[in-house]
Amino acid sequence: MLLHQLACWLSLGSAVLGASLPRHASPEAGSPVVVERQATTSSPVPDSACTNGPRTRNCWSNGFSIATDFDAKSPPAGKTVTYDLTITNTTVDPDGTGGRLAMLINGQYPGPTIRAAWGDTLIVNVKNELQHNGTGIHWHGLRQLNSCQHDGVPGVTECPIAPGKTRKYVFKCTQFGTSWYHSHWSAQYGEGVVGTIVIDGPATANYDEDLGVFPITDWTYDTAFALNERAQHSRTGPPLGDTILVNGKHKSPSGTGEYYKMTVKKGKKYRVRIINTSVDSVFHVSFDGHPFTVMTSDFVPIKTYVTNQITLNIGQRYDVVINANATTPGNFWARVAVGTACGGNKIIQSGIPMGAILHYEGAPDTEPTSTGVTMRTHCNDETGLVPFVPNTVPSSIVAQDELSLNHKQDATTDQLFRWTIDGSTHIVNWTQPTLKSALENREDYGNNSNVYEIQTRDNWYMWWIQTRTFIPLPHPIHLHGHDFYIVGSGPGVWDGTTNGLTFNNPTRRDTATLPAGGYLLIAFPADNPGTWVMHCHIAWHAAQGLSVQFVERQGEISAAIGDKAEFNKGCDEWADYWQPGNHPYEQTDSGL
Ligand SMILES: *[C@@H]1O[C@H](CO)[C@@H](O)[C@H](O)[C@H]1NC(C)=O
Ligand SMILES: *[C@@H]1O[C@H](CO)[C@@H](O)[C@H](O)[C@H]1NC(C)=O
Ligand SMILES: *[C@@H]1O[C@H](CO)[C@@H](O)[C@H](O)[C@H]1NC(C)=O
Ligand SMILES: *[C@@H]1O[C@H](CO)[C@@H](O)[C@H](O)[C@H]1NC(C)=O
Ligand SMILES: *[C@@H]1O[C@H](CO)[C@@H](O)[C@H](O)[C@H]1NC(C)=O
Ligand SMILES: *[C@@H]1O[C@H](CO)[C@@H](O)[C@H](O)[C@H]1NC(C)=O
Ligand SMILES: [Cu+2]
Repeated sequence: MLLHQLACWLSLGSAVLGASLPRHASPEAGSPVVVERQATTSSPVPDSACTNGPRTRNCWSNGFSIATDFDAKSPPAGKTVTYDLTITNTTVDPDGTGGRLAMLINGQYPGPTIRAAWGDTLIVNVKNELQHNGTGIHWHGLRQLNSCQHDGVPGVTECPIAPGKTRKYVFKCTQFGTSWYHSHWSAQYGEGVVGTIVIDGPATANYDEDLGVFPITDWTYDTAFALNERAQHSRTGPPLGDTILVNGKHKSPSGTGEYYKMTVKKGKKYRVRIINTSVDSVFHVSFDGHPFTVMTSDFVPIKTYVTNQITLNIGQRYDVVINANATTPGNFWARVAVGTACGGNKIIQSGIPMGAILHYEGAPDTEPTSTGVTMRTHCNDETGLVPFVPNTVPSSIVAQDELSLNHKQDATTDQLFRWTIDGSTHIVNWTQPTLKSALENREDYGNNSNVYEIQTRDNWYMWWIQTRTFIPLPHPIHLHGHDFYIVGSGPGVWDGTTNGLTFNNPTRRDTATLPAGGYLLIAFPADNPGTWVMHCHIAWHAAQGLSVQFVERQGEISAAIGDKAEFNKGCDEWADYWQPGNHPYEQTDSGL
């Protein structure tokens, strides 16, 4: 496909991005708060003496707080934190049912949690010890401001890491909160190449302790590459997951394996970082007898609210605070349910409880007998999420074209299934990633590149993603390089008017659901030169081409990203490896 230039911008200076006046950073209602120094009560300028603690989670340090607009600035001089990740071809058995082939990071599943603080620089050395696959690691939701070449998307921002080779990723943590990292090479993350990320920073609710990450995934007893092949030649969609895992564990219907357990002390408040790392499932999460406070959606702090159940699409994260205030300390289910309205999982039929255990210190080590709320079955995003630091999308912004989602399937015995955007299915070229073409000033990014150009610095662009296929599935749409503002979404076809759209402090995040059969309107300013993919996060759908990429301010990319030595080395190493006759497998899907 040739370049599309969407005339959907509006001239606004960079002032639009400037800090909006921070609001009052209110501590969680009802908590016994003694606020030593508060970020912002009357002054819009964070207090330099404001330091982070259990009763002052809204503070950070040196004039930075929850009231800081992190798109505009982040702490300048952080530490450098280094991790080494080695990917091997091995086996794993997370629930005692016999195990399967898998690709693991440092021999563990999920991979190690990467932890740094707001403003730190992360260096991650990724070694590919797989015999016969390339790889590349994407740091989900990290904005990669002026560091596009470290976004980790083979065929878009890099050549894949060839077998035996190592890539050094370097990027600054301009945001804080919870996320995950995963392979972006074809269906490889479903093989186990995934881990979690915690970036410490301020928060909109107070808590005593951090219980850490709570990643939930679907899991199959066959390999992801095998399922991916079946999925892309199927008339009935991808196969169901066999079970689910919470933090890499779960009991199986035959009684093997064990539940993940979180231990709490009565009277304390705990932060739990819930992440949906699945390949094809929507999850609902609740804690029996423990309503909880929600404080972030993806990396964006929100005005807190209390609920007893939350829904996550793939790639989404919510940080919540649970109050360990049960009258009788005991064991409680942390329930997980699958959004059966858009999928399923074989473990549901077994009737065994799904989820993990919330265990009070001192209580016996038994399985909970607790009861809880009726779990949801739908696949819709949470609504009414209000970012804590308010930003406004210019209401005069217009979308003059649509990104039209459809599908096609070969009528032959091959039955190859592909999603299309504006008639074209996305396929990346591993030896000629888009970033390389952009740096070489090529005018043509190749067939099936699904490139859309964004030219004008700091102008706002609005994208209208419209379902035009009759296949009634919701799609979790994830954008790299930016958080986007959700201006509108709904069933059916957008009527082209601003009726019902939100411009004043809309929900902002990096992954949002395109409703089944409906539309999604997202906006973001062109403030990060680079090549950024936007794709459905259902692994099978991304592999089947449900993706586009933005080439943002092409002429400025080279200067913005600086050193390209590592990038060029990677492409040389890949070109040496990816020779005809030199590798047993070929690219059979989008490569994403
Ligand atoms: C992983 O190992 C299996 C068998 O042990 C082999 O068939 C497969 O090609 C290997 N995959 C990669 C990516 O090296
Ligand atoms: C994860 O997302 C997928 C797809 O969006 C969804 O089907 C699944 O229920 C989600 N899981 C959780 C635990 O939210
Ligand atoms: C426990 O804490 C939750 C959340 O803060 C609150 O909604 C609930 O009323 C509390 N329950 C008791 C028994 O104090
Ligand atoms: C990928 O890029 C290389 C180098 O530019 C080119 O030779 C090749 O034809 C491209 N492959 C496809 C499928 O477009
Ligand atoms: C791109 O598509 C055109 C038109 O279908 C075709 O002629 C050309 O060979 C294709 N290029 C590559 C590299 O596949
Ligand atoms: C990666 O390796 C798996 C086997 O482990 C294989 O099925 C798949 O085709 C390989 N993919 C590519 C693109 O080499
Ligand atoms: Cu999808």
